[in-house]
Amino acid sequence: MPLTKQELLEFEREILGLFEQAKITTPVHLSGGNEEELIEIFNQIKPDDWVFSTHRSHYHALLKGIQKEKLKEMILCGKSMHIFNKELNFFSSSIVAGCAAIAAGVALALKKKNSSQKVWCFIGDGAEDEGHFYESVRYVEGWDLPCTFIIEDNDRSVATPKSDRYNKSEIQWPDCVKRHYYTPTYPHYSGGKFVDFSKCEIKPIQQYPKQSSSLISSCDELGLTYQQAIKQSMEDLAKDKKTIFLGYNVKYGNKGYGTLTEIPGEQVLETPLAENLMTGLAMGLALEGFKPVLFFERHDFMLNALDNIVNHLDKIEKMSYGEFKTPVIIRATIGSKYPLYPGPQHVQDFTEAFQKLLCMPIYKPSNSQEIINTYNHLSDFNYPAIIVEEKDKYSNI
Ligand SMILES: Cc1ncc(C[n+]2csc(CCOP(=O)(O)OP(=O)(O)O)c2C)c(N)n1
Ligand SMILES: [Mg+2]
Repeated sequence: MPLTKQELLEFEREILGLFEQAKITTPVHLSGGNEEELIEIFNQIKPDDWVFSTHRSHYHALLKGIQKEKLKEMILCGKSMHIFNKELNFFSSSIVAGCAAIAAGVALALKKKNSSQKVWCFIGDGAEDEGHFYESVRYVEGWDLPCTFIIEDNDRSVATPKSDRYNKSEIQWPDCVKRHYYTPTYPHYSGGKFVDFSKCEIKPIQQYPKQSSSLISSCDELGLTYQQAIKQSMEDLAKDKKTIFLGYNVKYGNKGYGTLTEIPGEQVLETPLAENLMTGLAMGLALEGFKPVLFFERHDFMLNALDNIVNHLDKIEKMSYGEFKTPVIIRATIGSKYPLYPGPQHVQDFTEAFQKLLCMPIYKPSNSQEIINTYNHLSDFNYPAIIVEEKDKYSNI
């Protein structure tokens, strides 16, 4: 039986009570004022459709089918902003607009599989301010993907109205974006009643262990060049038809620095020049069973994808307690200095910075044998990993 407006209201009142008694030691973003619109929208959402939610997830979760008691338990454990449920295809992120590209990726996967499932991605009007949202909408619209973005517009980002953000500017989004307006019942949690947390039980903060990346033992060179070894590894990975090589300049131009020339066309996906989007697309494809190999031609440009790499790819498995896995291989090439020196924005090496930032393993094979060993190891991978390449070791470009 679908939940009624009354049940939704009561649930949030109960959570508010628990928060005010300092029983929940995590920020809680209560829903309110949008019950009728959401009930109507969720009437169209099928049980096996995907729902991507936000920091304000309670109503979405309840209406997708998460049981009230189970949700309450999750909220009491501090998961209000991070509700995941694989059985119900329910995914969330507390990064504003953080789900948009991943939702687009799942929709891309569903279209590739000729599935009748759909993707529904909820965002607030604050998320509409983010460039990452624009990339995803443009992709979904352009490729006619089965994904609808729903802007729940309460005219505030925390407390700031739209008029004070982009002045008069209003974007006319394409048809894949729907909007409903509502007046929120509750203020942003930090603007509510003062709660005294001094006597409450502080729960330990979950640590994310770093994975080991030390499996490559140094060994002699094979009779292959560095570049030939990468090319060979890509062709070996491509034997599994679920492998998809994506990025920009993978189908056109130099085709992944000459390493993807023999890969069958249907396994190569050229993306827009939108690094965060392409990382989200890779994650979405992985969530639907594909094995994405994501190509970045320079570390410098990966910085544009750090939201998805750091906040999502590196954390989703742990945040969802293993429910969602996103085994994406990232080829992270360091730009070459020779014979043409392109300047300081094209040759940076962030390997050490990535090692500090990320829990996923990062490999930097230094010769052809190490490359082959690394990719052999990763051929059955079920976790994300970064393989650093050095363009200066390529011989022919
Ligand atoms: C990328 C990012 N920037 C800032 C924040 C902090 N933050 C959390 S909620 C929020 C407001 C979001 O507004 P909106 O998307 O309209 O959602 P609403 O809270 O109104 O439902 C902000 C700025 C964040 N979580 N993520
Ligand atoms: Mg808002």
